Amino acid sequence: MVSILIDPIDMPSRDKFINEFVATNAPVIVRGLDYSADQWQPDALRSRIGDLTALVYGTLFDLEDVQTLEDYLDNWFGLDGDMEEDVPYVRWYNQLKDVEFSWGDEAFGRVAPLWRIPSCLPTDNFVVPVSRANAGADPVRDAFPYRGLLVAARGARTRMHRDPFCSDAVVCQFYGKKEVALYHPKRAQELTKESDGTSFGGFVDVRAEALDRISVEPDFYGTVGPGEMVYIPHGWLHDVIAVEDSVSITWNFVHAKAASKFAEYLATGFDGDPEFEVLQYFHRPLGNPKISASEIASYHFGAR
Ligand SMILES: O=C(O)CCC(=O)C(=O)O
Ligand SMILES: [Fe+2]
Repeated sequence: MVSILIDPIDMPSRDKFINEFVATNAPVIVRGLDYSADQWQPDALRSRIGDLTALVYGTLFDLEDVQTLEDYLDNWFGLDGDMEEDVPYVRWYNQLKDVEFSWGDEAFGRVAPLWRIPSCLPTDNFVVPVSRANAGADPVRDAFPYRGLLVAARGARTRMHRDPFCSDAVVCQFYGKKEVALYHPKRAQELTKESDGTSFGGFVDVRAEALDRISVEPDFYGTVGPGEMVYIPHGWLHDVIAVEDSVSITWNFVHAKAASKFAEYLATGFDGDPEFEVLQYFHRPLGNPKISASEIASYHFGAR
């Protein structure tokens, strides 16, 4: 198959975005973000949040280290030469679990003046976070599942995976460039190496042989640059690499117009998935920190 290059579209209206992309589970890259570009340059970011302790990961979602953002930037940004393997990646999430940790909430608070929610995104009718329980719905101010400040030196990457609990993801790019390869949900089997029972999968690493080449043709391929966002609907597998030093913000949600796979997940897929704990955490406004999958399902969808 020949993959299709996704060209960015201009910021659509909210209705158009929800009907044409969210409801149909179609990926898209949108340009025209409203953000303070100069304040996302590495030096400005270092002065604003460099003193805080960030979470540092490898090429997937296993925490490897904690260090100040300043140390990460000093060690990894601005290097030239060929892209290196195993460049560490700052994925600085807001609190996702009920444990003490170097969560990114303070960093998110300090960068809040520097960006606005893309105007095409939904602001209500979320299933997660739980709109009906009055959880906030503005990712600039409010916690979302996997809301993370992503600081990636050139060569840092997010290996092929699928996002947890059939949630949709947005990645807003504020500095530098990333390349994104997207694979249709129906290709999950073809791309599975060994099913490991987690949301993230056990998928083949399509850049294992060479960082600058993809070994399995994606359905869509695109570059996201400053001021652009990529929308990754649920079920789509994706591989992302920073081809320049890069700063982005990401978060996940489940929207009422695209919640049927989420309902299926609650019926069967949650079993053995370590990320289910994050879903429970985002239902704590309902009062039970150990809420079960069937209780979450009946809250959102009624008795079945
Ligand atoms: O921008 C990236 O590195 C991709 C992030 C991603 O896919 C994720 O956090 O699930
Ligand atoms: Fe992802």
